[in-house]
Amino acid sequence: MVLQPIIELASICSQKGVKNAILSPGSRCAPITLAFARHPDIKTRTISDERSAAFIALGIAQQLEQPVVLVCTSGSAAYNYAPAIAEAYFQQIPLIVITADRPPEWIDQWDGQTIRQTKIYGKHVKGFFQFPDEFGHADKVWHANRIVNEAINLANQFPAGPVHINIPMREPFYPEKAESFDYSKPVRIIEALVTEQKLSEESKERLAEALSGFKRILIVPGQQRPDSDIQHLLDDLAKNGKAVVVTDTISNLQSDPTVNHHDHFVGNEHFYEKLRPDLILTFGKSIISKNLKLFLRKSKAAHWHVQSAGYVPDTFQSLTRTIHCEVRDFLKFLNETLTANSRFASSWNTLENKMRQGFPSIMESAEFGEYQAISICLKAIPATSKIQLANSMAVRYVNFLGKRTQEIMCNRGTSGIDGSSSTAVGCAMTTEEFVTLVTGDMAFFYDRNAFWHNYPTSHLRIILLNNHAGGIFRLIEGPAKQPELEEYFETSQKLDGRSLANEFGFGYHLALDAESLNIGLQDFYSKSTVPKILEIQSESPKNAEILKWIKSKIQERF
Ligand SMILES: Cc1ncc(C[n+]2csc(CCOP(=O)(O)OP(=O)(O)O)c2C)c(N)n1
Repeated sequence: MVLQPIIELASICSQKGVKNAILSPGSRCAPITLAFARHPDIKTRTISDERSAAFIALGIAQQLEQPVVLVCTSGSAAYNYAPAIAEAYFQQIPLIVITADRPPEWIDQWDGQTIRQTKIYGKHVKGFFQFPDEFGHADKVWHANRIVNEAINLANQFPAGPVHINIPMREPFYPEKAESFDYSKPVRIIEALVTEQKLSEESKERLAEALSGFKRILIVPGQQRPDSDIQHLLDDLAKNGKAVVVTDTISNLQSDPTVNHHDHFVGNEHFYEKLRPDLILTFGKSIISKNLKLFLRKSKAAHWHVQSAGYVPDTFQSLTRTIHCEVRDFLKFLNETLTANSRFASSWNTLENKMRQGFPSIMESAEFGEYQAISICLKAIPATSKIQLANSMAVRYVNFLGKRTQEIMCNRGTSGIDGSSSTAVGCAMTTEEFVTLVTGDMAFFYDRNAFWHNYPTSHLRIILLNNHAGGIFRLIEGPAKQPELEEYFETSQKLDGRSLANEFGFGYHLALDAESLNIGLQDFYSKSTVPKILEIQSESPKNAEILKWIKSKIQERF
């Protein structure tokens, strides 16, 4: 018989807004699996590889901005969730991780599939909750209910993130044939009401006074979902010269009035004095551009970060103020308060415009390699497609290439190469629009179990940049100079996308040059019954040469 608190676990999740659960097979978790699988309002899917399952859940939660439940059995299954849990923690994505466990007395008794699951995810979950292992007393039932409510509230509370509920299970695991699950029994729901945090008049006055001491204000939004209100407020600040707004691709806030090509010129010593800010204003999560990070650290400008609550990192080593309110509210206040500094704005805009005018012709005259290939592909990706970028060069190239209108996602919480494809598959499970994954070969073959499931994702498009190596290591100075580069850093590999496409029944096209790439792109986005792979093969040493050549041409223009 499946215990009522396990059935109510699914009921509480549903009533608190969970609509999706990813389940991985096992016996000890069978009652939990069945409680979710039979729930009428929760969409369940089964994914056998727990590492991939957790990244798929992350991809769904990232899109829907709702917690997704994960359920797995005891033992190493639980450990395989860890990479995605760490990513979710730093990307602030809510996951309700439920692991089945042995009853406590059977831990460390050489019983099968048993490890020490208490607090197994350490500091990478917002909370750990141990479910009761028996329900003989009414307080145990009360405690189970309270745990589930609290876990979901905590996962949703800003900054959102993963929580872990560990459930000791005793046999029997499977219900009798005629047993039905009663989801209609009322369950107690503890609601968490969140109100907007507005700036008070008093704090506005204090901030206005502090702001009057700064003349060169740079706004640098970090990773976040697209937000048209924030976009308009930033555009107004930039258009009126009240602040310079510098946007990386993962900010999803790039526009004509904002600076999008900064990576190409902020590292140039000649411009340092002209571009140097005296105040950096940030919100959102991390930024990609290393040049921008170094430039901002060097500037020693004061740094204010806006975030409604929670831990604030000191990314530029100059954090002097944290402002705890809604970002929109703060940007409205800036629009009302700041005055223009057209000289500072024009220093940035002159360089940005130079890049916008000169960059396309440099790209066109460059030799064909993965840089040019990405540039060609980006023009062909429909505006409605969501783009999932893998680490590391895929996201960097897209960042170099400037403004994008498609939504950009990338696992920059921990910047791993272990779950980009699964995250893209999760994303594809939430939408009927195209989802385009742009990935290097190492990241792609690492996460090949992303495609090992039975769910339709025919609108998934994969642009595979196969340079048969971890090309990034040839592009950064340290490893590139070592005699061990190929074997121990690039780790050259021979796999290609065709075999994987055959194995999984995907559409496939191989591009070796601009001409075959353009042919492949012609019907890449036509509707199909299966996902499609567009594999672009290139040579890692050649890509390194081309990148160097493009960089030198850009510097010549300055
Ligand atoms: C799980 C994990 N292991 C190792 C790394 C270190 N790492 C960063 S990029 C990279 C190589 C990626 O190669 P590929 O996917 O082919 O992309 P490219 O470098 O060619 O753009 C490695 C191994 C990582 N980020 N994550």
